[in-house]
Amino acid sequence: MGFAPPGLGVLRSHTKMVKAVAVLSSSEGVSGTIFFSQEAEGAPTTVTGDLSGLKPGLHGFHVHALGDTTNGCMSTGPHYNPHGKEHGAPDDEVRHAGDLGNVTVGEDGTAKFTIVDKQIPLIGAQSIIGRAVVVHGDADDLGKGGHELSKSTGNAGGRVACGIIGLLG
Ligand SMILES: [Cu+2]
Ligand SMILES: [Zn+2]
Repeated sequence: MGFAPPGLGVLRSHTKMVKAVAVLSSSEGVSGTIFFSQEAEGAPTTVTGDLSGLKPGLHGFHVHALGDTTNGCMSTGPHYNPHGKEHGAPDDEVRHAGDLGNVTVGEDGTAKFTIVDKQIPLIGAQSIIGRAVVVHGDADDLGKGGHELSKSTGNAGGRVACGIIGLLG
């Protein structure tokens, strides 16, 4: 364990847990809170979420490139894709870093989930802090639907709720 000089910020630390949160809202009555934590640089990130106000079934769930909501969820840009790959499933070799697949919403319109993923760090040059998390109206086909949008968005439909990923103390 190295000596950390005074003034070294938490984002530059290699040994300290970093946490983040995104509060989701929309004009369509969808809401939710998504927590992120990463124990150390290079470790996987754990995502735990609660959503409500959605139609039952699968909903595409992604990290988008920008934390810009000046035009609602539309201005959050495409899926976060620092490696210039095609859209895919979370467990595919070829995927956008932001591709977290689908969340399952129950008959009551709510979802509660945990995702562990290696491509969405909070620490380091490819940190997702300051970007956005987006929930879609339809299922993400994980790049396999054969639709013209399958390889870019998973054809997951509209962006029904989003929130900016910010540092949590
Ligand atoms: Cu998306
Ligand atoms: Zn994608």
